Amino acid sequence: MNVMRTLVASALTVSLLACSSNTDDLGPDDNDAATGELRVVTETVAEFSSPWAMTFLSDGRLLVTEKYSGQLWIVTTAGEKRQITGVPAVDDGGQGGLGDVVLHPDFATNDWVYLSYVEAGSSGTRGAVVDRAKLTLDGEGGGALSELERIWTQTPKVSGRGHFGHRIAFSPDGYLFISSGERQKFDPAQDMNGNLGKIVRLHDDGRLPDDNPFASEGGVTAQIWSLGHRNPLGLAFDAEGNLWNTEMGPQGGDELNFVVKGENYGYPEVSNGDHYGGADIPDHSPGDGFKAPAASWYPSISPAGFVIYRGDMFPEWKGSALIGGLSSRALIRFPLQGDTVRQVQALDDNARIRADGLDTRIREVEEAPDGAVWVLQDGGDLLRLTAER
Ligand SMILES: [Ca+2]
Ligand SMILES: [Ca+2]
Repeated sequence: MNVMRTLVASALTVSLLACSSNTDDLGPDDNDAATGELRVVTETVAEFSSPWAMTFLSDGRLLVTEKYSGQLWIVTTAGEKRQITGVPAVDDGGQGGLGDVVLHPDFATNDWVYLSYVEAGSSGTRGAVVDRAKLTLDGEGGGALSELERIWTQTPKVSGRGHFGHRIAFSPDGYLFISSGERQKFDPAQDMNGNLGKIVRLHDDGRLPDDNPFASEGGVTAQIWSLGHRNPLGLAFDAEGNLWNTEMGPQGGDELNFVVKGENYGYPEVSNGDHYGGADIPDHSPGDGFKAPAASWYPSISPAGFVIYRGDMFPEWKGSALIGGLSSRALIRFPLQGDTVRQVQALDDNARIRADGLDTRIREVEEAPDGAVWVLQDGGDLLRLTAER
C-alpha cells in the first residue's frame, strides 16, 4: 500500500493532523465562525456524460459545458437542463473538446460569455482557442449564442490531444487570464515564441495590455503573464485578487502555484515530480531561478478545476482552495494564507472532504451565489453540497 507523501517546496512545516471524518479541525482560525459540527450533505442536481466546466449566473442558474458532445447547457434553478444553441463546432477527443465557460464581469449589461475549446489545424494538428459570444436566454427555457468573436489562439497548433489547459478566469480588475498547457511537448513551456505552457493575460476583447511583463517584445510573447507550466487545469483568484493555478505535474509533482507576473514555474527544467518512466527532472531548489510551487504532491492528486471559497455557508472553508482531484478521486481542501498554503497535509488525513458522491473523479468546483459548493464529477453528475449542523 502506498503511503501518501506530501512534498512542500517552500519552507512550510508539514502538519499531519488527526482525521475526523465529517468535521474540519484544521487550525485555530477555522472554527471561529462555525456553530456546531459540520456535516456536508450531497444532492444530485443533474446528470451529464462528459461535463468539463460550469459557471453561475447571478440568479443561481448554471452554465455547464460537455467536452465530447460540445454542448452547452443551462441548468435552471429547478435542476432542469436546457440546451444553448449556436456553440461553435469543436474538435473533440482525448483530453479536448468543449472546455471552459465564464461570464464577462459585466455580463448583466453586455451578455458576453467566453468559451474555450479545441480547434483542428492542418495536417492533424490542433490547439485550444477562446471565443466570446452574446448569450440570449429564453426565460426558464434554453438560450442561444450569437456574434461569435475569436479572442485567443493557442500557438503553435501541434499534434496530439492532451494538455490543452484552457481554463479561463477574469481578474477583479477586469483582465482575461487563460491557462495554456504545453500539449505534452515539454520544451514549448520555456519557448517565449509560443504560448504553450504559459498563463496569458489579455483585455476582455483580446487586445494586449501594455503592462504585461513581456509587452515590449510584441507578438505572442506579449501575451505571456507567467511561463514554465505543464498542464494548468485550474485558475482562480483569491479574495485579495491574487491569481493561483492548479497544475498536473509529470509523474508526481502536481502543483498549486501562487501566480506572479513574469515568473517562470520551471517545467520541464525543474519539477518536484519526474518524467513518466522514471527519468529524473531536478526538483525545485532555492536559487535555481525558478518559482517553486506553494504546494506540490507526490504521488499525484491530479488537480483539475478549483475555487477559492469566500462564502458564508461553510465558514470553516473561507480562504481555502477547494480542488477537484481526478486520479485521487477526491474533493480536496487546502487553506491558503498570503502566498502560501497555511497547512499542507496528506490527502487522507484532513485534506479530503468527506461526503457522499465525492469518492470519484472530480473535474470542476464552483461556489454558488448562496455559498453552496457545486461539483462536477468527471463523466458524471452535477452535485450540490450544503452544510448541515
Ligand atoms: Ca467554472
Ligand atoms: Ca524531480
